[in-house]
Amino acid sequence: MALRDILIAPHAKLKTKAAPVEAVDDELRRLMDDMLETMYAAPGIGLAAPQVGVMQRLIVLDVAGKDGPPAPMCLVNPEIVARGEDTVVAEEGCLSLPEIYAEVERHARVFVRFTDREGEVREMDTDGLLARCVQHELDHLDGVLFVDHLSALKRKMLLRKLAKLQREKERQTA
Ligand code: K1U
Ligand code: ZN
Repeated sequence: MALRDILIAPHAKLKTKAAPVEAVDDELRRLMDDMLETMYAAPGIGLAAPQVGVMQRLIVLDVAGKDGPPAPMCLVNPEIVARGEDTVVAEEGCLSLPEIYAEVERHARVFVRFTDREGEVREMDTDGLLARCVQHELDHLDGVLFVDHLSALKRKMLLRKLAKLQREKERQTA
């Protein structure tokens, strides 16, 4: 397993739609393992392949938290096949937008179809943090960041803040 670099916005790959995975093979399972290791190290609760520069429709998640045993999930070609009517607003972060947080409105419940690590097609009914994380990661596969759900003014403000934080970080490490 290996840690991969996480792309930071603005990066063209984070604004690009990813292509469907054609085969679940050992190479893809290696990528899944690298992504899980990278996600746990960050630390984060999800990661999409475009965030590590791989333009394929693959996401990994673990919303179990530190109180329970790890519950890693790998979803290949995930798609939302049904959405509940209710929406919920909660704060989100993103490993590609470090230190930037905002409240985002999402569907409270989504039904997801995906292919698993063994190549089997599965379905999952999600709510709570898992539903939020699945929607956030699926957005990454379509080149959408959580700030794209905000007003243009708020998005501009947050992206300016990110650019300033990144400049400061570069100055400190130079
Ligand atoms: O996709 C990503 O950038 C990962 C992102 C996922 C996410 C966070 C919040 C709501 C929806 C989706 C993160 O994991 S940001 C880090 C984070 O939320 C976290 C980190 C450590 C412990 C608990 C949460
Ligand atoms: Zn993200």
